[in-house]
Amino acid sequence: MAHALIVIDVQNDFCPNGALAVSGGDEIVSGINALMTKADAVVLTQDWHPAGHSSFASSHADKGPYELTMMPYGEQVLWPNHCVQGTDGALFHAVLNQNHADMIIRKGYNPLIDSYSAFFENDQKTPTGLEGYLRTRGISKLVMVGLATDFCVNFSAVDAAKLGFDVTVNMDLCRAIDMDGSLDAAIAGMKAAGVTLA
Ligand code: VGL
Ligand code: ZN
Repeated sequence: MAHALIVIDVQNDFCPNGALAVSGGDEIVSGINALMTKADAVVLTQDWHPAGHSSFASSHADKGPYELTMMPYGEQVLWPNHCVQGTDGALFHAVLNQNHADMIIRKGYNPLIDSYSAFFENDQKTPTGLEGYLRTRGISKLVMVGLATDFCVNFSAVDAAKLGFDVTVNMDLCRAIDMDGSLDAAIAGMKAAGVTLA
């Protein structure tokens, strides 16, 4: 059964000193490079926001980073400005082996809708196209790693499981933001969706 390694958002802004730094985010990069050599396909995702994106707290006069707001599609955490298209923060970590990637999928480019998941935007219905890519390549098993465990890895893994893929998250090669119990909630949600946590 062909399997893809899906590497979620291993970008400078999610690593130490980045705009939305995830603690230990840089520790997973060499392990991810090693896993790439065992996969039939390697997909990298890249959070890729236009300046002034609606998920940025700076776009909301009355809100600060990590506060919640209501968007037309539901509740949304507001973030510090991060992964702005064309900035160094949006680049992949310098050690990540981009040469091994078959496919790079960008997400979060819609100014009005955030996209944690590699499969659907946060309205939970606008597809990114990744499902079609994987299916047309005959891939039914996914191994996921990257940043952040409780947001983009979690949403990607749950969506993939709902779509019928066999999904394993390699937790050793993920790091979490972990705000207000978000990591525990993500672990419970992934298990409930039938995701294997390894
Ligand atoms: C992410 C928050 C905002 C992630 C992306 O990659 O987990 N989190 N944008
Ligand atoms: Zn983002």
